[in-house]
Amino acid sequence: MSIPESNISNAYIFAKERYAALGVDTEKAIAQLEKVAISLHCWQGDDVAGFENPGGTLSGGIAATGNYPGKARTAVELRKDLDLVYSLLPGNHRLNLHAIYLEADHQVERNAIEPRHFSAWKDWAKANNHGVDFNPTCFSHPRSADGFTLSHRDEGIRQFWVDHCIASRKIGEYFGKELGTPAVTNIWIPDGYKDSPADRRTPRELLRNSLDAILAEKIDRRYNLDAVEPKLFGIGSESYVVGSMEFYLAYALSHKILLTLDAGHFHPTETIADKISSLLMYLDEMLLHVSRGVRWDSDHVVTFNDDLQAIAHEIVRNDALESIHIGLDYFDASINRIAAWTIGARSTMRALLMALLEPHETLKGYELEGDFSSRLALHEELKSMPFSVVWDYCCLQNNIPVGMDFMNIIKDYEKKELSNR
Ligand code: RNT
Ligand code: ZN
Repeated sequence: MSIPESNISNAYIFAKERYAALGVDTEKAIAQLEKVAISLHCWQGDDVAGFENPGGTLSGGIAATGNYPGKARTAVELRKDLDLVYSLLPGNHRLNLHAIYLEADHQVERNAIEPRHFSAWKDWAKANNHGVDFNPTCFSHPRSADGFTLSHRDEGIRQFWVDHCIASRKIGEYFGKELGTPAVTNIWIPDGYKDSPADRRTPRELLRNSLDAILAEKIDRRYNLDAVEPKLFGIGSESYVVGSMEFYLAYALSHKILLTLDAGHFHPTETIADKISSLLMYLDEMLLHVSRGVRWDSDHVVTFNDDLQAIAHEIVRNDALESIHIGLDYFDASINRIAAWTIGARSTMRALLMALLEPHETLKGYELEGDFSSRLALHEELKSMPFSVVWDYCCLQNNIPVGMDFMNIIKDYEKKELSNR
């Protein structure tokens, strides 16, 4: 049963006072949260299949497990599903699109994709006020079958992927121009070896040369921002990944592009929250792939856990809601895919709200005075402050379902729409 609106408003009056006593303005936090645009990853809707080649299989060291019924089979279905997800989130959000989500009446090679293959996405994004981000798809393709793309020893194959990445950046530029907000075009490649390589250097030189060739095509930063995404290991690249953190960090710094941090791309106990303040000292902007690895880079649905809270707190404490582009990256095919999208996005927003409700100045004051007992005490207090009441109120204000109500809407959609697929 839904929670009566008056209960939410009354609880909010109490929560507002509790926060005010700590010097925190809940109205301001809500207003800040409403401005955050999360880039929803199109690939949660169809298990990273795309529309290039019906029946194509996912490869490149990433895998979606599960066969929950009702996945989107066409771009029209995917947009319909996304519309529902956006309607369950306060604020205006972005879409993160992969190149294989193109729409064409015949097979288009990856190096031949053009803005016109994305015009329906553009029209939809414009009509619904979504910014769009973009990704070349350097996996699930015969030319990436041996696990190498931009760092391939074969010049022809390398050039093919260079051309695909240049074409992708031009599509990013197109979205940026059309929608009035720059696209972040993020390059992730699967390149690496299952077993110990003899030569770790040559593929990295080749990757550097390929990236240089890709970026040689100048595109105005008002329309497109380039990002590169490192990784420690993948399925089939356990021993060596060409595009490692050190490689791409050095590349991003020296070429003034963005670095992408994916929460699942490090050692299983290593978290990305602590990296943010260091990197922001030298990088103007970054992209995050908010994900959840369970024992490995498993891309589970993001949940409201310590890692997510730590990431959100670091974004807010560093005043980086503008300079850090927040994207989600997970794919769970074992549950309702729309629920997966919505749960992860709502949890991310809730974590950001919790961070926005932190009395940061007070905590910094304790730290400066050396009063670490008070710092610890307040950190602990904050964990059980009524931020969820502020979240409920924010949903109510934005006409977004409160509490579990969003699941009723998703269940209804499952019955009416997904079950017919
Ligand atoms: C893979 C990377 C990459 C992909 C998407 C689909 O390990 O995280 O971001 O998940 O491009
Ligand atoms: Zn990622």
